[in-house]
Amino acid sequence: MATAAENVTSDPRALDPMDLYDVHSELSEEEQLVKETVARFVDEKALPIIPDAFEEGRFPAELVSEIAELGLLGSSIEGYDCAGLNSVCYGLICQELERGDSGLRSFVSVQSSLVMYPIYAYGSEEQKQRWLPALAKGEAIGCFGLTEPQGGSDPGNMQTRAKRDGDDWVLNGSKMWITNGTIADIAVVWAKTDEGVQGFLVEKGTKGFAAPEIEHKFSLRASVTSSLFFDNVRIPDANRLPGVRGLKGPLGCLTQARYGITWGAIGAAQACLRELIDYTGTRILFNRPLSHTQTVQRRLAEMSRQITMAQLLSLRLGRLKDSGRMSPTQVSLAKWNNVRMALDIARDSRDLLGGSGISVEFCPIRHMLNLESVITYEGTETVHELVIGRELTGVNAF
Ligand code: TGC
Ligand code: FAD
Repeated sequence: MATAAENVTSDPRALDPMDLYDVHSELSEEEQLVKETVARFVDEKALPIIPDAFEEGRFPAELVSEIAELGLLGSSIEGYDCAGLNSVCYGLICQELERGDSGLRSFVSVQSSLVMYPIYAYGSEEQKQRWLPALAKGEAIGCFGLTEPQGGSDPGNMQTRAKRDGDDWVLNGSKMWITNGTIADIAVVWAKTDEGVQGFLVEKGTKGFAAPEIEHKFSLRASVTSSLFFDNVRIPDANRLPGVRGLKGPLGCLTQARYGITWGAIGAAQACLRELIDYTGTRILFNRPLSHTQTVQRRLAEMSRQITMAQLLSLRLGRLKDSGRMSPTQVSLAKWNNVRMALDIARDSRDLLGGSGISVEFCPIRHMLNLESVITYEGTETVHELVIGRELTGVNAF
């Protein structure tokens, strides 16, 4: 125990290399339990199969039932068979899943923040009863269609249209780069109407709706990415989300998902650093372990510095969110910072592994390739920089 005068721990080496500032002790018992439970699932069930799934370009669907049993789908929602956990718990879930693979975190982000959240926040009671329990149990899978081929950064320019026809709506247009699209039972689709942008629940198998998979990806290979096509798709008014109109509907969902990604990126970076500490400790070059050289220690220290700052940022963001004080601009700053941090660490880790770094047997190249998507989706780095620039100057420079 440190004396009041010293106020320092007696053994400075007792620090956790993945958590130098002991963020863990800032977590409640419930938050610690959630983190440890998801970490165990990732170590025991996900990591043994993820490298092969990535190489094969296959989403490991066999993990979905256990992800659901652990209460990781729609974990922040109260009722409807959901776990009702706080936002820090959701962040920790994302962190641990992305320590495994961004594809796993993507699956949970989309299902929770982009499908269950809009149904919960904007849906009718009938829509909530019908979909939320099934989505929570993993019995139904959802996707979120906002991005279109002509430019995802500017969703206000969407071309997909829904026209009223009696008690129905008729949907025409297309969406691109949609996570889970091909395997989804329900698509939350955003379309322009005469009364502004609105959200529609489009069920798998509806006439005129197709969701082919996008092949030949070098990133997020353990995740399904699809196009969505709507050719005179007829949808009953009961499948329209009645609670929101305008771009703030989909953008409000993005705020939820981006928040989770700020934590997820930390997990990917931690996985790389963990691998590097082990590797450089045993790799003998010029008669000494690589980790005994100053430049390697400086590179590891830089990774640790960046991860520590990201951890503190996300925890603060989570506490702001749980107290109802988080703003979308704060989320933009953390999404930009943390994903950039993780991508830089993954690229540097790949380099420090030398030739081994190009093998799927070591996680950095997989995380590096995945993070190239993560830095693009949910708002590119430039989009988030411009959100902050707009906040600082009051000028919209998009
Ligand atoms: P702008 O005028 O700024 O806003 C329109 C209305 O929306 C409100 N708003 C937000 N509300 C909640 N959260 C946010 N983050 C919000 N940002 C804006 C705003 O207050 C306004 O409301 P109102 O009531 O005044 O109408 O709109 P803009 O057209 O100028 O666009 C701003 C910009 C560029 C920031 C926005 O278009 C944007 O974020 N673009 C990036 C699009 C994007 O991130 N797409 C992601 C698609 S989904 C995805 O990538 C899933 S990946 C999933 C995975 O696998 O993990
Ligand atoms: P563009 O918008 O065409 O951007 C191209 C470049 O221009 C970028 O570098 C961008 O930063 C830059 N740029 C844009 N505007 C400006 C400006 N004003 N000034 C300077 N530079 C600018 N979307 C969904 O709706 N649902 C999903 O589930 C989903 N999943 C995805 C999964 C994957 C694997 C990927 C890769 C994408 C996914 N997306 C999804 C789409 C994603 O959100 C978009 O790719 C992203 O928003 C960028 O849009 P874009 O690809 O059309 O690029």
